[in-house]
Amino acid sequence: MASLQATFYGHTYENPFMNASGVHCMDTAELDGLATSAAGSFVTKSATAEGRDGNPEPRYVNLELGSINSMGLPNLGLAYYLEDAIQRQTAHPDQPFFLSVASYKGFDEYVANMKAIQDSAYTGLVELNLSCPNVPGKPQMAYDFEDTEKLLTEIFRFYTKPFGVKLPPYFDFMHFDKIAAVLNQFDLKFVNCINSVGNGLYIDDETDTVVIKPKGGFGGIGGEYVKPTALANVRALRQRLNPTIDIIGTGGILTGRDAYEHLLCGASMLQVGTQLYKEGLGVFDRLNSELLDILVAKGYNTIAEFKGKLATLD
Ligand code: RRO
Repeated sequence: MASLQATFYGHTYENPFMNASGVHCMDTAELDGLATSAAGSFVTKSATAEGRDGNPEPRYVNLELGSINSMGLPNLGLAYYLEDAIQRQTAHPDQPFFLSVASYKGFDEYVANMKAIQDSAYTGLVELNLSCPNVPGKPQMAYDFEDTEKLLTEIFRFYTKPFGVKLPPYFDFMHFDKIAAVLNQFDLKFVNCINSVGNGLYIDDETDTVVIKPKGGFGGIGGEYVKPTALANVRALRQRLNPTIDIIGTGGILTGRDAYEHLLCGASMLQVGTQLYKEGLGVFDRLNSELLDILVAKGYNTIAEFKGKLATLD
């Protein structure tokens, strides 16, 4: 009997699928929907210290081949997600999930947010978002290798609970080498590749205008457009990171085949953003059945039999 079970940081999930942070995870009701769906786990909306309304609308648009967004970190504030997480962890200790945390103001807020989590009763996994592309006037933390190293050094001075980082896409082998060298210095539990491809521009062919309001129309691109970039980042970081650091693959997962390709590149868990937004929670039933069909057709019983085993032509 083929199984989609996915082992990640000591827990075996029924399957590797999750939402990507930002989609269907703004409040307790949406998180409950994920928790009772066919997803193996889930992650909360990236939280900032204070709640935020985010950027002006329209700020998310579905495109034929994906999506563009400049949400601007709308969220209910870290205290809300932390309280929800503690309740969930207490009620369902056997169903671990991920708490996503970000920063609107930069370095000091990242540190303060991690201190707040350290000082709380929440002991589960945290996804530290170093790659929000949509804060006007603020670069993405993970594109500054020195600041990323400084930030992780500072956090590891006091933080003792398990966490990983959400990365933006990189596009050059030198950058894969540099970010891996930074991350390998730390006891990170996972790396999530990739956040949306930052600052794309989509033009409506009837109105000749941009389609989202913030930042003159520039926004993060997700969906089919980004799968090759996502696969490259999963693969390149799997080849460079310590084996103790797991990889979450995110970007362009629409079908079981896309999921299978992320796993071949070395991902252990899989996040779905744009396609979840387009299709709703039913996407997880479909992806599970499509991925299971692929395992059966190829004669695999477990994901471990092919994970990371992408063949090359040399
Ligand atoms: O809220 C957003 O604008 C947002 C975030 Br924090 C992120 O990490 N990635 C993204 O595409 N949008």
